[in-house]
Amino acid sequence: MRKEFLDLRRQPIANKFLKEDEFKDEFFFDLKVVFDDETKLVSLKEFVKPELMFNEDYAYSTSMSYPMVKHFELTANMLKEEFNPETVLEIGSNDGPFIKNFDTKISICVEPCENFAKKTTDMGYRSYISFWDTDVSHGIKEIHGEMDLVYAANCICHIQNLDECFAAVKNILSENGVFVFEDPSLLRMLERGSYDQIYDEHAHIFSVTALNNILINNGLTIFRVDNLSVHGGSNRIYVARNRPVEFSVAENKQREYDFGINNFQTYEIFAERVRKSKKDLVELLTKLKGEGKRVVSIGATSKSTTVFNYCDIGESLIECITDTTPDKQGLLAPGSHIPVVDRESVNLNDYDYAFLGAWNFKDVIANKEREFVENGGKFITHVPEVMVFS
Ligand code: DWN
Repeated sequence: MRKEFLDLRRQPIANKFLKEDEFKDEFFFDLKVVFDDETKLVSLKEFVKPELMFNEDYAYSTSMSYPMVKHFELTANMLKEEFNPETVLEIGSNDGPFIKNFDTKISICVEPCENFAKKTTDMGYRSYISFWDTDVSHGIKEIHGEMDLVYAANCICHIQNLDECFAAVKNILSENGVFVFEDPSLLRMLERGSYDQIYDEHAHIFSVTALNNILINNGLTIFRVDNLSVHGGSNRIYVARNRPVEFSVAENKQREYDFGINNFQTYEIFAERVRKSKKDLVELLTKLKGEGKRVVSIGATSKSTTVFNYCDIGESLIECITDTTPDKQGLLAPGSHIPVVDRESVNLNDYDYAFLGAWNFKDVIANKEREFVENGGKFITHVPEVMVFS
């Protein structure tokens, strides 16, 4: 049975940055979160139609975050070294920071956003513009054969029908092939109070426990789990038909069990923490406004869409958002309609406070913006709780 535990209110498409004349047609939905006490899976109560989120206008480009490009290069090299795949398929290849580390002759991309599929095509990769499902899997297998490595980063948690997704993977995976995917960790979200991992695209927030339950039902086994620091805490899950299961699987499941991820009460406590976070953030920003302080935000993230819309934060509390992505600049943030600007067009020293919309890059940003701090600027974050630091 699925039980609701959190209501993050009316939310827009998290990555649909828009122009003023598009406000009247802006799509909103109720962002509510449920826990399934059978599989232990945490999911959105209401899914958004995939085509509304992932299309030729999709704005999140992985290569705009340098630390992620490095992360995918290291990941690709590690997988090549250990598994030596002769054929590679990436599901949700975005603008190619992972696949570009593999030979074009052995690699296939599947990507529903045409803008990004065009990029990997231009890089020489056979790229299918499509969502991942059993039809696509059968079609690719017929043309290119079975795959030794199927990889997906921050994509499997976007797929609403997990049984179909895993059946499609199983169909194309070679006998000794490995399926490796990484997504934000439910445990880390619960520990850090980072409720902004929840938005339209994240149909599910995965625990190892829930994934294990669902994969077993689909004839696949998790044989290893790596805990990663990226995206505020992620898990890299290694799956095969039949490989010896390593200690990291039981270790992660035990840690999740000890935290209480199988108990509904854990989620009720989390929801209470989220409500407090909202209250604290709104109080802080309102107080700063009353004192005549100026606040900017850094990183027009999907996560900040959740925060700003849940907390009703608009231009009167945060004047603008800087972002390195050209496709977001000059547009208005989803729902909150706060202007998104190029970092280079803003003198951060004109502001007193900078909210970390991209708190997952806290160290990188704090390092880049040393001058802001030297001039008396302070950062605001809401993770793990609302606080000011410099
Ligand atoms: O799954 C998803 C994850 C992986 O990425 C997606 N569904 C969408 C996206 O989520 P996000 O938007 O919350 O991701 P990031 O990686 O936290 O976004 C960082 C944003 O901040 C980018 O737009 C780039 C920008 N940025 C910046 O302005 N200055 C990033 C860095 C490192 C910087 O210094």
